[in-house]
Amino acid sequence: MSDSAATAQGGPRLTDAQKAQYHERGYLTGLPPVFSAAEVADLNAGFSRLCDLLDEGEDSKEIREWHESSLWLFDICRHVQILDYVEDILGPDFYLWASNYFAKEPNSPSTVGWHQDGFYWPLSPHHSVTVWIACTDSDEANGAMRVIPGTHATGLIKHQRSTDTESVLTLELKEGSVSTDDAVPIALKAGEISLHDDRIIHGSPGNPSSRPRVGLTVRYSGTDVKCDLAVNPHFKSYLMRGTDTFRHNPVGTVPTEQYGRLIREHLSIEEADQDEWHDE
Ligand SMILES: O=C(O)CCC(=O)C(=O)O
Repeated sequence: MSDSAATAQGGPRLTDAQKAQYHERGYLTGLPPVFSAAEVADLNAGFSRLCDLLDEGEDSKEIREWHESSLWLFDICRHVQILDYVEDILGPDFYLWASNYFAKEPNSPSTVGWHQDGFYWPLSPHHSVTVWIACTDSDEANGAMRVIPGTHATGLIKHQRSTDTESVLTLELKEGSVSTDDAVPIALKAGEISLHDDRIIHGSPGNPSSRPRVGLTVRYSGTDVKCDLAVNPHFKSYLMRGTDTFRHNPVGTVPTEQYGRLIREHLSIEEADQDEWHDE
């Protein structure tokens, strides 16, 4: 993966119509595959290597920000084609700060409650994009992520403690607080990606199928975005493109180990007291 990431060049850029679609709807799909079949095999083999580093009782949702400890994962996050698309959305100056897996085994009841990332994250202003990388096919039958188009533009809604015991999140939108009639499933083939705004309402149901559904999310923000370190003292930024004239955030160190696990005191920002810092 390191080699292809370092040498890939000259791929497609977002058209004006795709950029307009992203800004109007808050998400974008329909892009050509970023990863070839061989690279998809590597995506899954690498995921498996990272899972092998988990302690007993932990599961893949603990693989959070391991781009700080795994060069293999860091190289995925700095894949040239992905950065080109992110630059087309965020502009020339942006950094990487988060990565985590949303993996659903076959016949998994595990859900992701409806939520807005921007409510969880102690980041300001809202100028962030998530790249959702399909490591397996992801579709309606195996619990694809769903988004509610346009909701990135209607403000943040107060979240509450999750009442769904199967949800991997601890906070979610209150049932009935938002109409999900217009929700759109993001169907992706393995190796494809989608992009979404940090304020769009999204979530996913369980996976009743016999196929796994594995997504890797990678989060990028404009250099104007500042993290409240009182809420997330572990926050590390990695400049991916341009220059950081703001210097708002601590800078991370590029990992040297191919597959190392991140060892630090566990901090789930979902578990922080949201009332102290969410901005709506
Ligand atoms: O993969 C999923 O089902 C949900 C992903 C998600 O919540 C996110 O990207 O923030």
